Amino acid sequence: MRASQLNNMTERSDFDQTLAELGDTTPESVEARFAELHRSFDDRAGGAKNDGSEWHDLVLFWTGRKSGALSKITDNWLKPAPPTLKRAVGQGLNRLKAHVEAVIEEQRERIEALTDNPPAIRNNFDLSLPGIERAIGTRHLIRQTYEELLCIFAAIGFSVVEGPEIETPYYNFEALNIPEHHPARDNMDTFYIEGARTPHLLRTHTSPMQIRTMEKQPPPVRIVVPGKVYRRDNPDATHGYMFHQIEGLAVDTDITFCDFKGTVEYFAREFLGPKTKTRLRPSYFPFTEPSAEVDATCHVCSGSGCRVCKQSGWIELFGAGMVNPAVYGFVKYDPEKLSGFAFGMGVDRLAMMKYGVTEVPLLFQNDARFLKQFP
Ligand code: 2U9
Repeated sequence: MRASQLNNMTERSDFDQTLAELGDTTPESVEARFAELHRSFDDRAGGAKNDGSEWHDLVLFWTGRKSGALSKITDNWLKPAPPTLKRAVGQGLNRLKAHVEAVIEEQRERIEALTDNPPAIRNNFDLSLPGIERAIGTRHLIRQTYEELLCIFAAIGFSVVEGPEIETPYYNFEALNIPEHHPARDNMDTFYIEGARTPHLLRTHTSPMQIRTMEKQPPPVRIVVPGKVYRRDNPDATHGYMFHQIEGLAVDTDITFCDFKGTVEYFAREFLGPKTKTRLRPSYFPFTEPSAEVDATCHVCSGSGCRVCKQSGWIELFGAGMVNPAVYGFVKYDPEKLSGFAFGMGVDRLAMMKYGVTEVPLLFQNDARFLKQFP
């Protein structure tokens, strides 16, 4: 009878039957049965040596206190064996037991030896040598700058909201007081989604989310809206068709230009350093009135003039202004009772300026030599 048959036959059934039931009536047949058990044990032990769980199952199968093969043999073969077979069964069992336990002990020692004296040491492997350094990634410079900027505004009570990148012309233009025929509208600057049932586009700024927020929540509002925006710019050293923005909005019953200026100065000092000065240059945006470009003293030359600030001593930070009351009409806010300021900044540009990166493409080429510079 082949081992496997014996195994799958003996494993269960043989140990649960008496030798009489198994038809063993002579000491020779008993010896043959025990010899077969030795072989089947060695086969399995050989295969299980290098597999912890397999080995564990084998030990349990043979030496389990209640349902282990050895204790069943004792109960079902030895105890009920007729006197003529007692000796053969007793000897067979003792030899088998001693062999099983010896193999298990030898394996335990082998494992122990491995753990106490891992191959590394045995093969006099110098553990003091540096390990294989697994290059772990870092947050991208854009992500780092995002978080730095959002923390600056969160610290003065602005909450962060994010919105959809695909927008409707209404939220991207109309509601921001950018009427039909406004140059910003023509598809020169804007990616329109072809084949959309109703006109849709890739947002050109995150402002739509400020409108959506004001539609949903009554004033006061203090939010910053980070996210990707898209413009049909021909990619060059300083422009890409997609870039990252953070826009901010504060609307309440008593917000003044001073609050606006104070917030701008606070931001510049937090982002570029406590000695940073700011200046506002008149500008124009459809959604703010008055509008300004915010400049800060150059963080490279502290205002004395250098290559970075083109000898002006000033660098442009972002655009901003007091919210144009025309916008409130689109969100059922009462322009008589409310005032606010808003700003918009290019995160990529601020990151490049602060960390001395000269080319936008460097940010998106995934060159590890470049990325590693900003751990
Ligand atoms: C609402 C009202 C007003 C957002 C503003 C700017 C000025 C601005 C540019 C900066 C660099 C875009 O990323 S950029 O190219 N943005 O200068 N953005 S004020 O004004 C708003 C927005 C929403 C309801």
